[in-house]
Amino acid sequence: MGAIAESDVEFIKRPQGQDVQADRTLTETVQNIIDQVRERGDAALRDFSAKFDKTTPDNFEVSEGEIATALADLDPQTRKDSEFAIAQVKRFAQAQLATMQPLDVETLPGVHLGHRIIPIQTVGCYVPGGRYPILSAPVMSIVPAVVAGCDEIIACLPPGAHPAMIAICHLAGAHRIFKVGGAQAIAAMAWGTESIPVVDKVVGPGNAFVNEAKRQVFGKVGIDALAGPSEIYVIADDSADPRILAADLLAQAEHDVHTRVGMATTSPKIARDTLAEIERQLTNLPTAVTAGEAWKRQGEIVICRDEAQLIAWADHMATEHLQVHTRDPHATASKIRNYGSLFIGQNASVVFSDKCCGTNHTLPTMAAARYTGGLWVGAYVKICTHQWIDDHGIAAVAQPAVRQSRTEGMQAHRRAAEIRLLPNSIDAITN
Ligand code: HSO
Ligand code: ZN
Repeated sequence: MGAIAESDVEFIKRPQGQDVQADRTLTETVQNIIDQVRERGDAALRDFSAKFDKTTPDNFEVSEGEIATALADLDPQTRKDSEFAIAQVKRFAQAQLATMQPLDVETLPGVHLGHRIIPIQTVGCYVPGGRYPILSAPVMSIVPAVVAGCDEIIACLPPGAHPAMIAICHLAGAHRIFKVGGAQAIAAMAWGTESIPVVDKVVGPGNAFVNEAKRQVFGKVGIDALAGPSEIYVIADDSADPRILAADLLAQAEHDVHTRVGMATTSPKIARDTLAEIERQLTNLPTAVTAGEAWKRQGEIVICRDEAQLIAWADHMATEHLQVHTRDPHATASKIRNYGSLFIGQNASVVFSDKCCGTNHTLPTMAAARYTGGLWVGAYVKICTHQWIDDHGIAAVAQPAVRQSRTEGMQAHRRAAEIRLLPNSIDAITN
């Protein structure tokens, strides 16, 4: 599919420009937080907790007693619904893990190559605070780690988080839970403090500080992806239902005023009707202050000439969530390549993946879907290669390695290859 430009489509509603706040001090502020945590450990965590969270927990680690209380206080239906979500995410993660197979193959006579799938030993799951206590958030980062077989799974959440979040971290399978939030939590998991163990990989979304901290600790630890504000895009033809389109767009718009919400359609009528329907639904939506502002700022409606252009536009947007509302949504969907997760047909609302259908809701934003999918069980394992080479194999690979090493001037490499050909005569190969 060829490249598409904004001038190729007609905007019925345009976003008010890029509004991701460019906070020039963010990098320095976060750098300072990380440095402090590295140098002063728990003492720095206490200071940052007092400053940013306005509270300082006596112990950062959530005790067994606190977990028991959180579980006892959890509304029974909420518990059942969370257990349902956990079971579905687990089921899908298990099925995905089953597709990852160890490999052993003889690529040349005597040259045996392979890989194993090895769980990452220790992972740290960051569970965000934010506008809503999103009960599925810990499920999405913790359950795939459990399925992958990670030895130690810790969860960090802001001290002000709703106690239900603690209960769900536990139900999802976290081995240890800590009340530490923000950039300081990421720093603590990357470098360790007296209370917080060092992990091998930090996963999970968070605010701009958390994101920047993940960017800065990358290398010391692994990270999943850098998460920006949520996004939804819908592509639709004239078979779509504007009431459903409006409901799905507003669902994601209520996340935050920065949420990016858009639709491309081949039908000017559907575009107009959806626009009107959004305004109508906003009149009695309890979260309209946020959703309406997000729609006003970032809302976008585009008219495309035909389905080919819809598909090109969807690939150009490379959005976190892409809903396909066309007559033959499977046919349309099969032609698209850039999306975090694809929602095929009218019934597949993003909201089901957000909460409980089993796919992971932690997905690439800001067009990162051009190069990555979302969080999944594969993010918690390493695919590590191995090789063994018998005498036939030596005959095949040693001479090319000797010659290349000589050409490169890498004499020790040349010898290491040559000694396999002449194992009893190290002295004969010294030149
Ligand atoms: N849409 C969010 C996840 C979510 N929304 C959970 C509601 N609950 C990011 O993919
Ligand atoms: Zn959502």
